[in-house]
Amino acid sequence: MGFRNDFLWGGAIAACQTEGAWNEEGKTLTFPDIVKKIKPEQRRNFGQAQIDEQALEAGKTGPVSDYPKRWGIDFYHTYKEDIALFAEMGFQVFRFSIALARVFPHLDDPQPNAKALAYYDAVIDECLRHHIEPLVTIVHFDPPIAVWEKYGGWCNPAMIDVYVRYAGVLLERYKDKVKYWVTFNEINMALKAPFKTLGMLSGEGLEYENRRWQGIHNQFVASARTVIRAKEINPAMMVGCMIADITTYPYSSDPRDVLANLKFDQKMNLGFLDVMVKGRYPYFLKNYFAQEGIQWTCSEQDAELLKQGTVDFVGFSYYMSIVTSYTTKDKQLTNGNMTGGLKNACLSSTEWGWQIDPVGLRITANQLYDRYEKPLFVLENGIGSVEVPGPDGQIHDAYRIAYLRDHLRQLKLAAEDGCEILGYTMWGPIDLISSQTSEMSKRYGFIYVDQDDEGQGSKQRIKKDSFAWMQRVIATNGEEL
Ligand code: BGP
Repeated sequence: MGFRNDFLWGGAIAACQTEGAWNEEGKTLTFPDIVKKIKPEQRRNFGQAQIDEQALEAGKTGPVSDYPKRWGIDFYHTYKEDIALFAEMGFQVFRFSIALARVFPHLDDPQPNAKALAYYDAVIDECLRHHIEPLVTIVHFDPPIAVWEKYGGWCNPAMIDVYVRYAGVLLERYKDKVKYWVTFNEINMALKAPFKTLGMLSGEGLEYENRRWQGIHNQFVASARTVIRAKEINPAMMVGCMIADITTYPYSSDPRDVLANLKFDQKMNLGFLDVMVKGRYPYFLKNYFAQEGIQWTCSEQDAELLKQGTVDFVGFSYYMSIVTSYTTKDKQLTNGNMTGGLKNACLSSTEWGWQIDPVGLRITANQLYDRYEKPLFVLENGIGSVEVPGPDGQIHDAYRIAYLRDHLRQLKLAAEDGCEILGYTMWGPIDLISSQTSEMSKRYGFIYVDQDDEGQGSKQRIKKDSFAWMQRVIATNGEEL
């Protein structure tokens, strides 16, 4: 028993945190290109970057040096060397995203950008040359600014056609090369960072909630149409959804805490998966809309598309867990992956205050498999740390090995519990720019990148201790952990 024989081992990155080349070969400005880096003293109490009108204007004219995602780790030019390192580790799958702002820089361009497609052809061919299965995220947190300026964000149903046209180009082009697809990265983070997923500036009030949920609905429809299209093009393609799984426990056995926990889970996690996996809105979301007076439109045709376009696998990211209570009075708060919560006295935290909870991964896998009975794919998991090479020039990341070992042991137990798990792509196999804080110094990789928060450094790639450790894990299909 253990991991299935065809279990896929690998890593995951995103275009907007690695590629750099922010204005090369026709690419236009995106929301992540205008997220400023934070200062180290903000790490533990930093909620979530918000982009308002002012930040948008500043981003359009501000100095490039303020915005690290614009240079990333220069993957646009180093992909060959970097993929070769992944191959050396034994990767069987590599999850990366394609940038809409490269392929259709103005969204309504009459033709896709040939240079951008040639670049992604080369990345995919490089993976295949190394016998690595490419897993493509069609959109990963990088709406072009044009989504806001031309369409007012995803609340505009015209965005569905923009997306489906773009996805269609990719599906047609790579139908014989790419088997695994994810329609939207962490779609549920529209609740926390609407600029990242919906291309909408921050806002509040009922009218804003109407637009937010219309945007989310439009993405559900776009995803469903993409699944349907993929099956027409090549029925062997597997299309998955993805949420940031925010695992939560009740603060105590007080039934009010248990109820608050249930409601949080429904709204933050399950509602999104229910629509994409079961193909319909669950009663609790409908009830939430009614109670809050939130109004948006779902046509009969939309409902039919949602029903037909259900996903093939359930993708999720898992980094941490939180605790929920009916009251925050006298309770300590903690940070998390875009979603903070209450502190759990049983768990330790990373330098960014994310609570480390390996057993939570086993619990989550069981809960999701029980509810959906669809294969699971762990699309992100990892630990961000400040790291500086030692006097020997090496990075001895024993804490990363411990974090990954503990999580993988729990994932293996989940597989032994009977959960069907297709694979595991560790987040940030090579150091990259943090999504939330735009820091380079929040490092996740098996591979160190010699570059600081200002973008200075040789960009040399150095294997950390975890590199050889993961190589062994993959070689033994997780027997040696
Ligand atoms: C997820 C995102 C990734 C990634 C990761 C770690 O939410 O899908 O893009 O960055 O979190 O977050 P951070 O980079 O903020 O540490």
